[in-house]
Amino acid sequence: MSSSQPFIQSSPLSVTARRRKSKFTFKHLVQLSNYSTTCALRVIAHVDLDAFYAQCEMVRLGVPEDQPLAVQQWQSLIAINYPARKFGLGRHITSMEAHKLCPELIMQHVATWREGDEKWAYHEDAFKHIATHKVSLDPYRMESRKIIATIKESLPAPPMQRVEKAGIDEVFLDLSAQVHSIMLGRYPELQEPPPYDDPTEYLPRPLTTVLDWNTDALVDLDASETEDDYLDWDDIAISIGSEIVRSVRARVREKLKYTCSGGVARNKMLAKLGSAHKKPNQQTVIRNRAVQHFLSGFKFTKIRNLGGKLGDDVVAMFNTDTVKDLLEQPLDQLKRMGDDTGSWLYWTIRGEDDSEVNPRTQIKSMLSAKSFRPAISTFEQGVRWIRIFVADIFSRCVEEGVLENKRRPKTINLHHRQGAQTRSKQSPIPQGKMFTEAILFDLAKNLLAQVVVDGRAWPCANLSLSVGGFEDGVANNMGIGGFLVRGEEAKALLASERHAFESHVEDKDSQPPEKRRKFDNGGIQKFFLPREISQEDSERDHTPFQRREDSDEPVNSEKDNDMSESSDPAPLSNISKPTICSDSPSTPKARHLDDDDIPPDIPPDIPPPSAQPLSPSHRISHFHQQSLNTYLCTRCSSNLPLAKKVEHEDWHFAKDLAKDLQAEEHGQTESARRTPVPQKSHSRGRGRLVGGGSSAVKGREKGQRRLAFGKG
Ligand code: TTP
Ligand code: CA
Ligand code: CA
Repeated sequence: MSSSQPFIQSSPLSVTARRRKSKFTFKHLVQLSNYSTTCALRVIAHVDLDAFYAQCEMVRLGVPEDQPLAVQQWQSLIAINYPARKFGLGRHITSMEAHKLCPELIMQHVATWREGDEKWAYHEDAFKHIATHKVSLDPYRMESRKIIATIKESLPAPPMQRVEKAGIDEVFLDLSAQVHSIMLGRYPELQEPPPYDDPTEYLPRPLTTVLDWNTDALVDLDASETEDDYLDWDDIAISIGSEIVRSVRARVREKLKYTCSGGVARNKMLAKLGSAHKKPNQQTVIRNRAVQHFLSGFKFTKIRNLGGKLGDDVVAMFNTDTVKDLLEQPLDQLKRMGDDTGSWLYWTIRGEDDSEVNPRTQIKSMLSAKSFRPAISTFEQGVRWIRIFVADIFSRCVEEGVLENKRRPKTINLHHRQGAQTRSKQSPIPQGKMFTEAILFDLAKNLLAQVVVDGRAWPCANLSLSVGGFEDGVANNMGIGGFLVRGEEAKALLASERHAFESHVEDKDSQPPEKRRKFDNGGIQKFFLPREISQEDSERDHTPFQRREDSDEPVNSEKDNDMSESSDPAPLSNISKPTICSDSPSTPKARHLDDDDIPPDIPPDIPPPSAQPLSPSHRISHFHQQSLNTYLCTRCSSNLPLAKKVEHEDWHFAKDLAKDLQAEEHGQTESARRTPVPQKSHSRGRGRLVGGGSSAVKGREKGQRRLAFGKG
């Protein structure tokens, strides 16, 4: 029908007339242009990279496309390219098994941070070093960023573009507005105003009778539909969406060499099922008339948000895992899962999903974690890992634009796991000054010190550091001289900071542990040494040490597909997502550790049970009998194995530090705060507290205690 043809307006419509009208109204068309999530013409796509990490490695190494390749993490395979899948290789088989099945397989280990290194690298024998290396996903994140940028470039500018990053290798696209604009261009009759200006009037039916689906995998129509039926605007809209996805994929392929698969449908749930339907390098279109047919063949556990615990609960309750069987359950039966969940489930298996494509692709938090096998058992080891976490997180913050002041995090969290017990410590990141790696390192170290103070820190099975609460364009990110530092200037400043930071850390860390022990106690105290850097720097670079209560926040290792970045709140509380790219395949549910069950003043993990405080008489005889292997702590009268001395002194040190801070928070006087804590002289003989002296110091050190050590 062309725009010159008269509309048929008789109502009720005769059968003939009805066939000349669309089942969609002018209102639907308007809704399409403004991304209404209830619009019946909506066009959503999901694009997912094929064997993503494997492709990243193939592109990086220039491996021919038909060469089997898998990405290895320690002894397991985490990504397998399609040529390798032909040999029956799957995720999480061991590298040994894989080699047997496919001798020509290239196994590339993921990049790692080696303990003590400043940068991740591809290490040839990384798989042997689970104890001293940490996986880095930076290479894949960088590729992911390029791919998403290319996808965005190949679409019209916002607001005609809506892209949601849904994981490290996937995006949702709401193509509605773009499709609307293309439809109006191709079908001028749609530009006509509705008869009587009534938006509920039906649209003219499209004259098109055949659509070119190119190479798309078209899902078969529902049993009640035939290919000879008239096309309607939803078919046209989806076919235009499919063209767009084809061109997006071609652009990614051409510019960056990656193949990806796509799904095009009326909502996110269907689009996501579509992209996984035919892989690799294909796209699947689920027309509205094919939805029931498409869905009924699925296990509902494949549906977004039903892959985890919720799906398992539904299986248990209805004794089936197929959509087909579940479709027979009436709504009130499904509501046995709860009213909201039941309704959601009822509509979901009927192909309805009105969740929006959320273009906020910005990261909300970043996490860097390591599981220790074997567990670590000293503060010093902990700090070495924290240094890696900080380098990892800070470089990602730089990518997020912290140096240009675009965004910065507000809080830092440290999670500590010992056995089944997880504890979290949190502190704010000071906002009134330049955000630096050194600040982050100091804060993180202090959080670890707080864990040590609470006791039962060792052995530690898992540590993870995260920053969160990212905010846009904070205006008071002050650099040297109180000026706002931006762009190149900020980068130069960072370089000098980084240099100062590294020499600071290196000076203290570079000696081998044995040697170091001779000169300082090698424990917690050395991490509180002042930096040997300029006055300017020391003026502005002290970090408030703010003691916070334990957070109840559980350690959540499944925040995002990417796992170490989170940008999207989970739509349902019990969705489960794949465990990806963490060093730890599973993180037990956090159990809140009640601090009250730790005796307040006995170092809980040091001394060991055999070294409880002794009675005075007992003590004297013991004192004289002390073998070379034990020592008596003069502060708490504990008798300890000599090997525990450093840790024990660390513990006292940390405890005093925390007490100091508490006193400070309770508003004690400056002079009281300045009173040196006894063990400082005891433990090293050369510690002195700074922080209460000159007004300059006072001004910058609110809430902080730092130790300055003489050079002796
Ligand atoms: P997926 O998109 O699930 O898988 P894939 O891209 O490897 O393969 P497909 O072609 O089927 O989409 O995951 C993306 C990347 O995330 C994957 O390449 C490696 C990583 N990953 C893990 O590290 N562990 C996991 O358990 C999963 C599922 C993925
Ligand atoms: Ca993928
Ligand atoms: Ca994916």
